[in-house]
Amino acid sequence: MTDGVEAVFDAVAAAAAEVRAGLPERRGYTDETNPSGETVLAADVYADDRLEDRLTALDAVGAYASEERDGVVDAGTGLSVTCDPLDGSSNLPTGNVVGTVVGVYDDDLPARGRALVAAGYVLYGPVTTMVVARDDVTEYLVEDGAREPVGDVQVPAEPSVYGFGGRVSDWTPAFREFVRSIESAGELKLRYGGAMVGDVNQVLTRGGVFGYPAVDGSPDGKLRLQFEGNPVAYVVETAGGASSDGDGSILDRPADRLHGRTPVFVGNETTIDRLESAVE
Ligand code: P6P
Repeated sequence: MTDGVEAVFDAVAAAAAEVRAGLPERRGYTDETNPSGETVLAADVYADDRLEDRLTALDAVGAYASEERDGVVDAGTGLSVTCDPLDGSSNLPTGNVVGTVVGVYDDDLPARGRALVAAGYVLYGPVTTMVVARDDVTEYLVEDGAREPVGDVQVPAEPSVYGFGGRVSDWTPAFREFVRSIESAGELKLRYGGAMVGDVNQVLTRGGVFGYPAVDGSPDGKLRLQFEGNPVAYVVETAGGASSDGDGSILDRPADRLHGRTPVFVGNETTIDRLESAVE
C-alpha cells in the first residue's frame, strides 16, 4: 500500500508539470458541461485526461473518478483515486490560483472519507506546490514533474484568516449570524480566493477557517464530497485541525452518490466547534 500511495503522488507530480504547461492556451470555455452542470474549460478536460492517463497506468490503481466524468474508470484492482483535476478553474481567466485535488480510497467509489488512506492537492500558484496527507502532512515543491519535500504542515494553534463561499444573501440566517460574530470580533482577516485549494492552503498555513455552506436552493452546498470535501477534510484533520459538514466530521458523511455534494468547513478545532454550535 505504501508504494502504491507514493506512486500515485509521483504520478500526480508528473501530470502537474503537463497541466501547468498546458494552461496558457486552454483558458477558454468549451461547450461541454460536467456532471455537476458546470461549463468546463479546455484546461479542465486536459488536466483530467493527463491525470487519468498517468494514474490508470499504475498497477496500484484499480479505479479513477473525477468531477469531469459521469462514472468510475475501471483500471483493474487496487486503490480508488478521485480527482478534481482543476479546482477553481474559473480563476484561470482572472489569473488567480487553481489546483488539483486528489483522494486515495481503499474502497469502491463512492466511498466515505474514512476509507481514505491518503489525500492531497497541487497548488498552481507563484510556484507549484503539493501537499500530501498520510500519517502526517508534508509540503513539496513540484518542479520538472518531480516533488521535493520542503517540510511538515500543521494547522497553527492561533487562527488568523477566514473565508466562506456563496452569496451572503443565500446563507442561512444562523450561518450569517455566525460569520457576523467572527467579523465583529475583528480577530480574523478575510482571505477568500474562489478556489478551494488556495483557500484551504491559507488555513493550513495561517490558521483559521474556510467553508462553503449550505445555500438557498442547495442544502448540501456546492462542493463535491468525493472530490473536494473528503480529501481536504482528511488533509486538515491529519494536520491537527478539524472538518465539519455542519453536524460532524466530513469523513463520517454517508457517500451514496459519486457526485453528491456536502457543506464543507475546515480549520482550527475551536473555530469548527463554535461553527457547529452556531448552525446546529
Ligand atoms: P463560488 C470552484 O469552482 C469551486 O468548486 C471551489 O474550488 C471553490 O471553493 C468554489 O467552487 C467557489 O465557488 O460560488 O465562490 O464561485
